[in-house]
Amino acid sequence: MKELSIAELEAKFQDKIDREIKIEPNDWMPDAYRKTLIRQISQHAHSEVVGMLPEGNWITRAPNLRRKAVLLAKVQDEAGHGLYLYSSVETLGADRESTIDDMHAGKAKYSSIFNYPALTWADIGAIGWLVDGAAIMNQVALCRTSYGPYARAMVKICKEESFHQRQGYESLAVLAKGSPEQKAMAQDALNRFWWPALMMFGPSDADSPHSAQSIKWKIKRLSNDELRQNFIDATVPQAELIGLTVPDSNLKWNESRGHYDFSPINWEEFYQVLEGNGPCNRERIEARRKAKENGMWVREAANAFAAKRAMKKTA
Ligand code: FAQ
Repeated sequence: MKELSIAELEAKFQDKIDREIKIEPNDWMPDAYRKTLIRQISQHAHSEVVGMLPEGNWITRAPNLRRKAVLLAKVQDEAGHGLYLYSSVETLGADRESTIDDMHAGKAKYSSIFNYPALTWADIGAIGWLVDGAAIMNQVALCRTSYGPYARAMVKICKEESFHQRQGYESLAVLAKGSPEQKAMAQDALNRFWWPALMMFGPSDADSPHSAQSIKWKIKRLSNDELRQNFIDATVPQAELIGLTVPDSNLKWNESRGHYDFSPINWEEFYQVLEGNGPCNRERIEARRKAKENGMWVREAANAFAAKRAMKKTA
């Protein structure tokens, strides 16, 4: 049989994508498609794992047993999401440990939002409501991403994130209806998390180097700006419902656009956080490095056990 040229393979690949056929691990794919997926999925996995830190810090300080049980379950879910995603990266031939080392060395990113501190109990509600809310907005679109293992992982993750978003909103709604101090604490959490949550969607479309190609490959189904706008449109009425004010004096429903108008985003702050200069960047990386170091004996024991089993099988 005649061997296909790279151009022919690429045309066949794009045709499959255009016909909504999922790409699976053993299918031929352009190197750049594989690289983009390894970059995006591993960074997504790192975000899930680093994302456990701000909330994990509050498990011992949750105000009652119910809140503690819910928070514990949520943080464990995030660990599970990291694991599905690392497995999904491995189907692309990447080595999980190297992707983790890249993050520790500052070569791979994780979501900017996790470089902000959780200062009060209300921040835990705000993280569930806004951070998980923004994550779902992005991840529902990713359930239809072109790479099969990533799309399937997203379906399960979205179901759990949806519970996370609701528990956060409910927790903040209770504070907003509480004493004046509790309401002020809820408002302060919204004030601090609103803009960083909007930044989670990434740079505006004009400044997003990967978007055009990722949309052509249907890795991304909606652009950064479209997702951000959808998030704002969905979240503003939720804030109003619980009597909180979104910290943007230019926020206004635009009848002709059918969307909310909002103030420009402070992209300087976003890029500073990406550069490693956010409030908690150093602390987060240090915590993950230490976790790897302290857990090394478990990895070594598991590897030794696996090697022994493999030797027994071949004997
Ligand atoms: N933070 O050209 P684009 C969660 C980077 S999960 C840091 O637009 P792309 C669950 C980007 O990587 C949250 N870096 O890139 C949870 C690229 O840098 P690179 C994570 C960012 O990939 C909740 C450069 O900027 N979700 O929260 C950010 O096409 C609560 C140029 O940007 C995902 O990862 C950012 N915000 O679009 C856990 C979803 N934005 O790689 C615990 C999957 C952009 O060239 C508690 N990822 N950058 O060095 C995606 O959908 C995409 O990768 C985007 C970025 C939309 C994030």
